[in-house]
This record gives sequence, structure tokens and C-alpha cells, in this order.
Amino acid sequence: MKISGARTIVCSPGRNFVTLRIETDEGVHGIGDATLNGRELGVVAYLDEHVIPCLVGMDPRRIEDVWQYLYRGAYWRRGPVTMRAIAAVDMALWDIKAKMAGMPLYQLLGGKSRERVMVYGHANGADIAETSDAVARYIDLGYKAVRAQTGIPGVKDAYGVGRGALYYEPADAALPSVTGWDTAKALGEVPRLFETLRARFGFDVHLLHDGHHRYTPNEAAQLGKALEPFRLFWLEDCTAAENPEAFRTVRRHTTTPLAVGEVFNTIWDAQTLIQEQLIDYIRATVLGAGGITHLRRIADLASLYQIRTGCHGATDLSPVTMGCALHFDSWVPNFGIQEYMRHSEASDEVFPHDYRFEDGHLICGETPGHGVEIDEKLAARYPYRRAFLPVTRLADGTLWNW
Ligand code: KDG
Ligand code: MG
Repeated sequence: MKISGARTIVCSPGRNFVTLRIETDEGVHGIGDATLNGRELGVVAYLDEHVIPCLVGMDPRRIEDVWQYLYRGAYWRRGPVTMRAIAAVDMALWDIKAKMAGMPLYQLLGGKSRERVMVYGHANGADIAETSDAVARYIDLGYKAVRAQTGIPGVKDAYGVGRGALYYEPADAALPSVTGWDTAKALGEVPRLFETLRARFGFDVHLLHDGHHRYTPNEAAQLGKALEPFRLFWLEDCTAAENPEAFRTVRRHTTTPLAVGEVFNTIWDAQTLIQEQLIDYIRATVLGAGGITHLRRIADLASLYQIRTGCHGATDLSPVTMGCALHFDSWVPNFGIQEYMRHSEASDEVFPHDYRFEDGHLICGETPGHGVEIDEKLAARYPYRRAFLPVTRLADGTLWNW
């Protein structure tokens, strides 16, 4: 059996997506997601010029060998572009293998460890009252877990405050828009938000918060400590993780559970955080971290330290990644939670899928493969539009972590 061809498909049904379709000489095809928010065409060029020509003629059943070929064989390892390209190939090959086996993908991973996957949604508002109402809407929809972000008085567009009631799409402009930040104000406002939420909703709903890499280690420790009475499910990306040792400071000072990893590409990014038990949840994704083949290795390492998974699931990951993630989540023994930021109706139509939401959980389907396809005719109606993530500046003009 051979790979007979492959191509990239770029479309923008509400936001940009890059999709890889791999064909085989036996007529079975596979679909992978290669979207890198705000840098989409970088991955298209990498796939078109440097990956697809090598794939043609390879045996699609040799998923591991293809992975090693693309990772080791490139010499230039790691990084968001390379690892997303590898992830797209990996997703498509698992899709092909599962279709050939006539089984849903989770069966090939070892079968289900759970019937359904708990997800969390994104509640945000311009202020605490608006965010609190947004949390109420998610609870009404059946969600058991909600991430809450609030605007900060006097700060332009603090992280997580966007348009749309059920989703938040940050890559929204043909040139990066400029948002603001003020750590001192956030350190007062965020604990007030969770105090308000616990007073209104009690402790039965899981609450999460994303610091989006904005605090220094000491500030992150202060935030974690201040949030302890409100028993968060997790505090995410409380400080930047390029220097994993920074988390020693945070860990030493707070018991608030910590989650990190949506920007990680490989197991090497997560190694220190996992082996020193500096985090509680690893957020690496199928798309970000080299596909199912590599994410499985990260999850297995994490399982040795009782660290659980919490796959990134924002709308910049297409329904193809969500489909793969749900098969992975259904299998992985150390599952924690799955992020679920709803896609727009247009995105859902372009990517027909068999997973469904029920009572605060997602359930993957039984279709052979990962259960997600792309309607290329419909996709062609939504051409690519350049869209950047914002940048962040402090009041004095200093560029900060978005
Ligand atoms: O493209 C960037 C988004 O995926 C990111 O800002 C979302 O932090 C995020 C999250 O936790 O979903
Ligand atoms: Mg995040």
C-alpha cells in the first residue's frame, strides 16, 4: 500500500484552517489538521514544499516510521511549524489505518477508558458581572466546568475578553491589534471574580482560569495563593514556561492546581515540569505536539507522576483536531479534562463530524477513522484571509506577553 498523493486545503469559515488530505493507492484517504493560528501559510509552505514530496510512495500503515522520518529526518527538529506539519500527517495516517480496520480510532489506541469526556467552556465578560452571567449561561447548557476570564477596569481588552457569547476568537485583524495589560490590577480583580462566582454558583461547578503567560513567577505564586479559597480546577499558564524552573517558585507557594502546555511542541518542552511534578495538568494537544503518536508519549510520561491531560481545544484547532482529541481522551488512562470552545456554525458545516455534546461532555462517534471530514466544495466558498493574534502593551508602551 502506498501514499499516492497529498494536498493542503486552506479555508476560512469564520476563521482560517489548514487541512491536509492524504490519498492512498487503495482508495482510502485520511484528513489531518495543520492550523497554526496567525501563521497559517508557514505550515502550508512547509507541507507543500518539504513534506508532501517525501510522503508520496511511502507506506501509510507505517505511522511510527513516517513520524520518525519527518522528525529526525528533517535534522531541524521541533518548533510550531514543523510539529504541526508532522501532526497533520500523523492524524491523517491514523485516520487511514482506522478506516482500513473498520474501527473508530479509539479502538486502535487500546479501547475506551471512559464513556464520555468532560469538557470546559469559555465564559468571558467586560467585567465581573458580565463574566458571572456568562458562567450562568454555560451552567444552563449543562457544562460541569467553565473557564472564567474578566475584563479589568481601565485596561483595554484584557486577555480572554472577546466577541461572541459562546466562543472567543482572538485572531481578528489583518494586522495585530494592540491590547493592554496591568498585572497589579489583575491581581486584585481575578480573585474578586472567583469570590463572586463561588458566592453565586457554589462549589459544585469546576472553575478554571487562564493567566496566559502574563505573570512573573512571584506574581503567579501570589495569584495562586489568593485563589486557593475558591478551589479552582486549574490555573493555566500562570507564568511563561520557556524556563520551567520558574514553576518551582509557584509550586512552593500555592496548592492551586497548575496547567501548562498549549504552546508545547514536544515531550522535551514538558519534561522538567512533569518529572519535577511542577504541574498537575499537561495541556499539549494532538495538533500542537506532533500528533497522536507523540502526544501519547507525553501522556504516558505524565501518568508516571499522576499528572493528567487537559488538551488545548480552542477554535484555532479545527474540528479534525477535536475529533482526534476525543478519541485520544476516550482512551488515555490519565485523562483530566478537554477544552471545548465551540466552532462557528460555518466551521462545523465545512468539517462534518460525528462527535456530539451531551450534558457537559463530548462523546466521540463510532465512524471508522477519527470521524471528521472536510466538505471541499463548501470550504472553497471561504477563502483565506490574513488574520493575526493581538499583541499586548503595558500602559507605558512596553511589549508584554499576549
Ligand atoms: O491561538 C491562541 C489561542 O489558542 C489561545 O489564546 C487560547 O489560551 C487559550 C486557551 O486556553 O484556549
Ligand atoms: Mg490557554
